[in-house]
Amino acid sequence: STDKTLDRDCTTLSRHVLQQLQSFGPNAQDLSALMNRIALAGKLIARRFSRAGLMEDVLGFTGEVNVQGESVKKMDIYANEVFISVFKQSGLVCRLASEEMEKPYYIPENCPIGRYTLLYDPIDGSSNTDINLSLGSIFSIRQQEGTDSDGEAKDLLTNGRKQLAAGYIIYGPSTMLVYSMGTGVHFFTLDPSLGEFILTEENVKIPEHGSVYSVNEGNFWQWDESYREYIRYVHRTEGYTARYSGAMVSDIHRTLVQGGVFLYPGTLQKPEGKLRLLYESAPLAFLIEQAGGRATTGKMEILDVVPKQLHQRTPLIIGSKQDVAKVESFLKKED
Ligand code: AHM
Ligand code: MG
Repeated sequence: STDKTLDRDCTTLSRHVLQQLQSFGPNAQDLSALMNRIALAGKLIARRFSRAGLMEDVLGFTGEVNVQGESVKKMDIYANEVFISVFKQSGLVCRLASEEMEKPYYIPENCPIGRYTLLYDPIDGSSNTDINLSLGSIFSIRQQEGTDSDGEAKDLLTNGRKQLAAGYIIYGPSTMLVYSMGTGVHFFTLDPSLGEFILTEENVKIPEHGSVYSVNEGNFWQWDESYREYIRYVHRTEGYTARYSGAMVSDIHRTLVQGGVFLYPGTLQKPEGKLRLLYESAPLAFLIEQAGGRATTGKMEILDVVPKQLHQRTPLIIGSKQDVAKVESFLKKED
């Protein structure tokens, strides 16, 4: 009915965040303003992606190499700057830390009143840009602790349970924003005609088990034998399907909706794997736990890992409880 459609169209992200925040006390208004800014960043990035090929400076590389030793794409830079500009006028964020910046970026006009830090991966899976496949942005909000007078951001080196909010934006056939503030996981879909993220599913729960496993099997001979044993088990057992998109956000989104497991184990060359804890694995672990799933390094829960440095990497096994436990059962045999 018209009433129902209207009600749905009016459940915007900002309204939902305010409802969620009723129990948040003094941080409530701040978090709501922060989430609105993140939504704006998502809309700006989505708009640019939708015009890839039609306008300049969307496709391709800049010719530079980032702190991680990876070639930088034009969209990596654009998206990194979008988050900075969006938070410049917020008054709330004094510091941003991302995959594209070796040191955190300070917004002097917001310090010291800005009480929050934004950790983010501006474009996750950026190699999908040039081939028109889904990709994402990942974000995490933490309260700034202490004064950070030396500019080293040591207070960020704490476990993932300290996250106030976390989520991702997925740029696919539609643009979606998925977030949690520790009170469930919620899906929003961008209605381009309104320019608003509209609630499309509330309190999402991940299935206990799913039939999809998601891993870059090209690294098979680079892994520890225990992971090979798991893959052999999957190959021998009926009912498993492989899916791997090259953008973790897409793979995690599918895992959240349909169940299963996503893995990025350590390799011979990269014993800690590829994924960064603070702005990739920890925010996604926060979401998946909130949805009733699990995320582990194989040795401990991702949310309990205390990093030693900002860009620290960890192996990641994340998804449905039963499927994560299945992978672990092979790892335990090795210990
Ligand atoms: P990025 O943030 O630099 O794009 O790297 C992260 C991405 C993940 O989205 C994806 O799952 C993984 O790297 C793919 O890496 P690989 O090609 O080694 O499998
Ligand atoms: Mg990434």
